[in-house]
Amino acid sequence: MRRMAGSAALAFAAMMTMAGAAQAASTVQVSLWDKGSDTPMVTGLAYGTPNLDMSKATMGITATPAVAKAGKVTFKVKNSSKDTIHEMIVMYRANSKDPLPYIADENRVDEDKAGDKGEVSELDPGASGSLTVDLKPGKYVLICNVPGHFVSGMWTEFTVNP
Ligand SMILES: [Cu+2]
Repeated sequence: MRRMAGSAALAFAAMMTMAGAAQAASTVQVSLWDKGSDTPMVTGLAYGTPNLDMSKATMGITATPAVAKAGKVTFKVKNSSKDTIHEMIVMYRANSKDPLPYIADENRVDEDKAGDKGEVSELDPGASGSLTVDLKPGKYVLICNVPGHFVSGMWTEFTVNP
């Protein structure tokens, strides 16, 4: 009887620890990658374009995991490129089907109109940075907004659950 009470108390303590961990900030590992500056960039791969074949992309963003609970989310961002500056911007999508507003003559997303929630800007090759933001449930896109990179496939979808 005592033993059972003891192990039940331990199990309860373990559950409380897990509940505590679930409320702490979620951490997402983000890799900004490319196939090298000597690889010709493939464009036409903007988020929201119908019938995308992302396997053609010569650069991209990988988020692990690509989902988090609402609240504080920490993005640990690494520029895995050998020779190109990249960055990561968190964009909230009010309507996840809409394309991101684009400034064609600057070849980049209009950050002010696109739902910018924060960024780790312009990391040198091999450099790392971190961003913690308070995110509400919904659909997000992580993008790199160095000119030309977004349409070359440098984005990934990210979901925040309630
Ligand atoms: Cu980039």
